[in-house]
Amino acid sequence: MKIYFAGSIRAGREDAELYAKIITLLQNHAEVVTEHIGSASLSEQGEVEKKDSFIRRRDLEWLESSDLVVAEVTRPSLGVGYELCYAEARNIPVLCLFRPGEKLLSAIIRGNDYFEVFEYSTIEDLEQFIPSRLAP
Ligand code: 6K6
Repeated sequence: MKIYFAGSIRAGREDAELYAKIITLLQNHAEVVTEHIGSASLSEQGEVEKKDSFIRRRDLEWLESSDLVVAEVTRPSLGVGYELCYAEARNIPVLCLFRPGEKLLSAIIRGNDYFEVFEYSTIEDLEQFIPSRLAP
């Protein structure tokens, strides 16, 4: 199984460490094609040596080749929102991970039954949930 993990880049890298932990959990069950999203060396500048048009084309090809999109949606990101819509249009299942607290999740996401939303607080919650959700 291939998973496309989506998380904020230019909308802020404050959760990058959390993304890396989630990616590690997902890798116990699948190939994660976007491992770089959790990289501490990927700043808000992104992959500065690559053109935006290259990144967009490459990422959407990866997304189209994936069986599941897992998105950490607590930090709102235009890019992640676009990827969620792109996945829905291509019938690729989407699992959104959201930490309730400071912000409310967009009604456009929460109000769409296509998107499975899992609310959690800590990485321990995901250590429980991800294996049960992804087990064959
Ligand atoms: C390149 C040069 C400067 O900044 C960049 C951005 N680099 C990116 N590299 C890989 N994936 C990206 C990049 N920018 C956005 N994405 C995709 O959009 C990722 O798959 C993320 O899930 C999502 C993040 O969108 P923003 O709007 O938070 O950047």
